[in-house]
Amino acid sequence: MPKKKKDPSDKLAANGGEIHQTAGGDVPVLTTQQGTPISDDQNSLRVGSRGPTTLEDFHLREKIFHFDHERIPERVVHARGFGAHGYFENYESLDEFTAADLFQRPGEKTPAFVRFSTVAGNKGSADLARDVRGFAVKLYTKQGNWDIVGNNIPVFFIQDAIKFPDLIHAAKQEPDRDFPQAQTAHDNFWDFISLMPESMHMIMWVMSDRAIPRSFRFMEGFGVHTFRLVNAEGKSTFVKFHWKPKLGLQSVVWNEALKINGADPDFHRRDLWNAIQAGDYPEWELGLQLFDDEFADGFDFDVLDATKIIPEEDVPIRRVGRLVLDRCVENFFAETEQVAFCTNNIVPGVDFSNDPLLQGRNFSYLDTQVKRLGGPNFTHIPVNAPKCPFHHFQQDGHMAMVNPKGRVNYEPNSWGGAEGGPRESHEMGFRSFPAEEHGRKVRERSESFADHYSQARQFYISQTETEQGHIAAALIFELSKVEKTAIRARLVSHLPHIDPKLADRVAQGLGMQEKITPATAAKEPRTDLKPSKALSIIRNGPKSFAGRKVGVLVTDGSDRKVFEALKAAIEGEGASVEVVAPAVGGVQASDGSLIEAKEKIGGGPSVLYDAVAVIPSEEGCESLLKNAAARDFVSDAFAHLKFIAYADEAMPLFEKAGIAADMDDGFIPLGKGGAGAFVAACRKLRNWERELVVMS
Ligand code: HDE
Repeated sequence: MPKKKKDPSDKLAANGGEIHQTAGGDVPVLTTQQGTPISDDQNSLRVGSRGPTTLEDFHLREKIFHFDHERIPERVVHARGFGAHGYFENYESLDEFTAADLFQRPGEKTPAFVRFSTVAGNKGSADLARDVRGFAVKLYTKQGNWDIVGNNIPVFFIQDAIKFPDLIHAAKQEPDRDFPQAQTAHDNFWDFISLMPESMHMIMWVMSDRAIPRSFRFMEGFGVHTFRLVNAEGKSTFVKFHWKPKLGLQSVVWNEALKINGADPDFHRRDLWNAIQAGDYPEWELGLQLFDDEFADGFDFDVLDATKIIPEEDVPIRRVGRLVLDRCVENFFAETEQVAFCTNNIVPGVDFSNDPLLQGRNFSYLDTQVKRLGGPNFTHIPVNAPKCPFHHFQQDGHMAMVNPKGRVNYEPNSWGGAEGGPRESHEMGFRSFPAEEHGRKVRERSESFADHYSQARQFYISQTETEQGHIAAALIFELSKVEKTAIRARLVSHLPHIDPKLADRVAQGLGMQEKITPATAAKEPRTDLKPSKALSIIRNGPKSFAGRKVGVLVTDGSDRKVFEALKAAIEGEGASVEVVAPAVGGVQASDGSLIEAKEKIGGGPSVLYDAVAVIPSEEGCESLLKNAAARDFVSDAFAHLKFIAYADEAMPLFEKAGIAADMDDGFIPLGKGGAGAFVAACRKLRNWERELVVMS
């Protein structure tokens, strides 16, 4: 047979033998799973054209049977997620701290798979839920798979894994009614939280804009727990893992999040997909906070307590490599849905700490994969399989693909040589750090975990005024959805320990009638912790508009030159342009040429863009005045504090939408040099000063 050009169906051939060819030889023949060629995939086999269907129709039965079994249980948490492939590139040898193979050689690349997720919502929920984002990284190292299963928030709600089922039950839909979906704005969540003061630090983060990121590309990741690095001499150093986005931090505003969920529930996954497809590969640097026992013993809080951070000012972050995502999945189910992250997947040179949350997770993830993926052989699925050699005597079970070869399947054995199979290695094998442990067997929480408010306060006072306002607004929004006033009051009673003004603001926003009685604190909160600049999103913005997107509203007759100058300036910054027009077919520009559109106005509302430009012709603007979606385009852009570039012809539209170009410096005229000025302004991402006008 002549050699065929490689096509995706070669994979089928690889699995099931040769592909049946049509007469033309270039299209594979449809077959059953058993490889039997199919002659008719349109009609089931029946007795006479109007008669009963036969049981004998094996093709019909196989096809429907397989379809019936297409779903696997979605993840009980983090069900909604999106993944991509890439690599981790190590900057320098870290042999001083760790024997982990991937950190030994500068420039070494380790393949990686990353899955981002929301936590509370079901698999089909919208991307912009107010929620923590999962940031799970699988590193296929030469000494086994290492999973850093982290979040975009560096602390967690609870201190002990035994409370996790309660937390998640309370956060997800209420069990009798199965709503609300993907929202914590309901009684059960806040009831539980109000009874768990240890969650207050996390609550500050979740009520902040961290919980509504602009996209996965603009958020940080954290390993959360303290881990250990162990070097070749067996010396241990504590470590916390951080992922720092190259494009800086960015979030949306809450009203925008609500609207994005309607306009594009896939906003985050689409963003990641599009960026990678366009070759604009998302990138994060891996940062390590390294510290020893002495620091841990002297630190104000317990480093085993996952409700606490170590401020970057106390232990600076050392950037040791970069994570680049450069390949989309070929099949969502095979890769993103079936990927199985396990905190217990670590490699020689890395070890656990005694964080009780981490210890519980180390049981949960392996257990959950068996349920979701149907058996103990989920490591045989390509996305989960190590990319380094592996040999063991584990065998059989559902869907076993790589049973050990040969006669010997036990150890020790006396077969010797290759026939005897793999042997343990004292030199390169994983060894647990021999930490000394002693104590009574107790169900007890350490006194050193008792401070629940001091770092919540530290987080709050580290925010800009704008961000503090957002935290208060988020609390008011969420608690306003709580029906029981006693729950609202109980939650508010924690806030004076964080910031009395925040407490008053929330109480006022809720129209609370009763006086706030501060909750009893297990330990007197401290007020001497210094603000940490690293905790604010606005203070860690990108100073560049690269990677962002501008929505440009055009009509027939739009000035081609203005459009081109704008496009060039935006693209010159590394940002992109999407044209929004009255019809998706595009518009005829002033010079008669076609400007192609990406969206029809109603389908491309301004919430989908980081900034907008409005450059209609005079007549074009006339017709926009009658278009509600066009009015929303500009009024929402204004309300969401976006920079707005405009041609003078757009003025009537602004007026109709109740705004005016002289309202603030966020409006940039596209006269001479206007495009450059617009892009320069956009580097600030939002015109935060406008919020005072919008809020009032
Ligand atoms: Fe998870 N978590 N978790 N979690 N978690 C799961 O594992 C669990 C926690 C995190 O994209 C589950 O494969 C327990 C903290 C991410 O596939 C499950 C506790 C952090 C993902 C599970 C925690 C996380 C999960 C569900 C309390 C941040 C998604 C499906 C001790 C450091 C991974 C699955 C992906 C998923 C258990 C707390 C992050 C049930 C018991 C803290 C990113 O095993």
